[in-house]
Amino acid sequence: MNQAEANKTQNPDALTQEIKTIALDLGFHAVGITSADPVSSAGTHLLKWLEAGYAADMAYLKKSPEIRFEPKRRFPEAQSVIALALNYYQERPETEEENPGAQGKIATYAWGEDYHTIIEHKLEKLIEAITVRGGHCWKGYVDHGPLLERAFAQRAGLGFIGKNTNLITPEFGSWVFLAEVVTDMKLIEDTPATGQCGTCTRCIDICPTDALTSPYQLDARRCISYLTIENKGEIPDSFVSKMEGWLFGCDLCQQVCPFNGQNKQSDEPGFAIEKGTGPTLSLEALAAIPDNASFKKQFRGTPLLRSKRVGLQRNVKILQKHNFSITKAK
Ligand code: B12
Ligand code: SF4
Ligand code: SF4
Repeated sequence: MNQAEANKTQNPDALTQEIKTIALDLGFHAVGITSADPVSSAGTHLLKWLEAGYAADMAYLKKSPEIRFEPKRRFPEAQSVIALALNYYQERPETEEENPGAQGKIATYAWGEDYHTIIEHKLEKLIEAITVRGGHCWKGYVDHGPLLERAFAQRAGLGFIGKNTNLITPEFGSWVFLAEVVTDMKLIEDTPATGQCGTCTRCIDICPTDALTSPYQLDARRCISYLTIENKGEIPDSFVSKMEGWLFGCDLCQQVCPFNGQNKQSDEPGFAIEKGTGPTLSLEALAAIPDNASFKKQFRGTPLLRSKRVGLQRNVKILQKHNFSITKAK
């Protein structure tokens, strides 16, 4: 019997523990297991959400939405989903004198290196470890993949979904990225998370563009995060005066959340602000970037590449026009 065959006969409890330990050793901050069965109520919500037009122009979300809540449609032999979370929270620097003049705000998730690269590397290592133990993994997901990541993470016990639609963990609040591995290993499932927002509505109240149309419902067409990053067209006039200084992404509905008070600094070196743009960028300097090659060179390896030069400079113009820039990060 080779090592993989020997491991396949291992007691599932011990195997589950071993895989969780490996994930934590790789630097993930939380790990939970759920089955690969559909997350049906989240699926119903997704279909209604798409029908309402809330996905804006994100065409990829509309393509075969069923596989997002039912991974077995793609991988019939799938048994378990290993759900992972990585804390990205960074303390905001006290002074930002090195960035004088009018500034635009960057959402915290984008201050350092691109999280996709950091997490994909960890996922590869985890998949390798599972393969050695006789398991087959079809896919490591982080963000791009067709999976309702928050719903699987909630069922795997990582945290609950708040009214701002984010997954909120007990230890790091919602300042976490999510990732998953789908495998044919039958692992021991965790208990789904059961937290709740209670009567709080702070995120809904603070949202400047009323993108949270009701609890747990986000209309991406109104969300500053969508408008500044994913949106390829112009930002509709009705929103341009409401951007509140956000140049790339938006954190408002997370900043006000009472579950986000612990502010635990991430120990992932790639998220350190020196590794990327940090919290603000000079609008004047951005407006002066002459061409795509210079833009790519300046932002290589950071999430800001996503909006492309044309998108970022569109945002700059709006902030300059409406004088919503800041001279010092708040
Ligand atoms: C498209 C997308 C966006 C869109 C739409 C966001 C949205 N809320 O749907 C835009 C561009 C606006 C966006 C913004 C952001 N995003 Co985004 N985004 C995604 C992506 C690629 C798909 C999300 C999706 O499928 N949306 C469709 C809706 C219907 O699904 P959902 O919100 O994920 O899940 C819902 C169902 O499960 C539902 N549900 C389940 N059961 C039930 C039952 C009932 C009755 C109801 C009503 C609902 C319900 O509750 C969930 C919340 O609505 C995911 C990655 C992924 N593949 O999942 C990342 C992801 C959700 N984004 C992420 C992040 C970090 C952000 C931002 C914080 C970035 C920023 N600072 O600017 C913001 C947060 C804005 C916000 N309040 O959500 C993280 C979230 C981590 C976390 N802790 O939750 C993810 C998981 C990426 C990752 N791998 O880490 N994002
Ligand atoms: S990210 Fe900003 S614009 Fe989007 S829902 Fe949250 S507060 Fe509103
Ligand atoms: S701000 Fe309040 S309502 Fe919104 S997600 Fe946090 S606890 Fe829930």
